[in-house]
Amino acid sequence: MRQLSTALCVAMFFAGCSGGPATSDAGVELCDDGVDNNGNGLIDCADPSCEAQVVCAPDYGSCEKCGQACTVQADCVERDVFRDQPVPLCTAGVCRANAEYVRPNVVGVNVPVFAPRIPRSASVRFIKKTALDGSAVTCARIKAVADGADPENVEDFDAIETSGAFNLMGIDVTPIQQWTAADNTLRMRWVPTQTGSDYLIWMDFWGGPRNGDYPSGGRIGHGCVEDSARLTPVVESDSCPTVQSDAGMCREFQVPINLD
Ligand SMILES: [Ca+2]
Repeated sequence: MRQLSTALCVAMFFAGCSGGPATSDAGVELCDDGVDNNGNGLIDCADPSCEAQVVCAPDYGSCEKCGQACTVQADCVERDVFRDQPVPLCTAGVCRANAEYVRPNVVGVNVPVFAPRIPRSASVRFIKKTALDGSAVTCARIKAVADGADPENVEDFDAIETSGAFNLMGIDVTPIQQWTAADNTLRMRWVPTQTGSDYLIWMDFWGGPRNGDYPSGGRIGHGCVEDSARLTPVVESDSCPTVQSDAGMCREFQVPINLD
């Protein structure tokens, strides 16, 4: 009998103990071997006993406040949204940043006749379609916030941010660079945004030129797109960093435009 026990122990040692001293019978889950070591049906990081292990630490990305608790996105932003690329998100109460961002083209399509006021600058936002409280974010909801701001007061420009309800993946204010009558488009190049999915694009058009990071003049038009067919996940290859003269132009987001 003693000989049999010894033989079993040796067999178990070679079969199950090569990763360390813990054995399955000891009820210790090894957190990185892909095996349910303690037999509770939970493998590696899915097992609560692995929670404190470094290998199971959540990946919050890289930003000054990544991993810190938050209630609004502003809690996660280091200086201001224009300086954080990508803009760190506040999700599940924790600041997180995607390490990757791209600078795709945004193109306003079906542009209305703005006269007598002509747009001189545009602000473009990539906004998560899931609000911080988990509710759905739609173009109509963003429009309600934007419309609630004074359209003639550019100080109200950041009403969407200060509402505290949303997560921005990216934001940029750009001069109106190109009006193409032939296909009725307004082109805005190089709007930085995080890679990822679950977003809509909101644009405002302003009567004055870009003033530093901000627009100027009153808001005279807007555009929004939330249709999933046009908003497939943003991926790294949407940017073209290796093409010097064409950086950021590998993907074009088309946004229908309306007068306010
Ligand atoms: Ca395991």
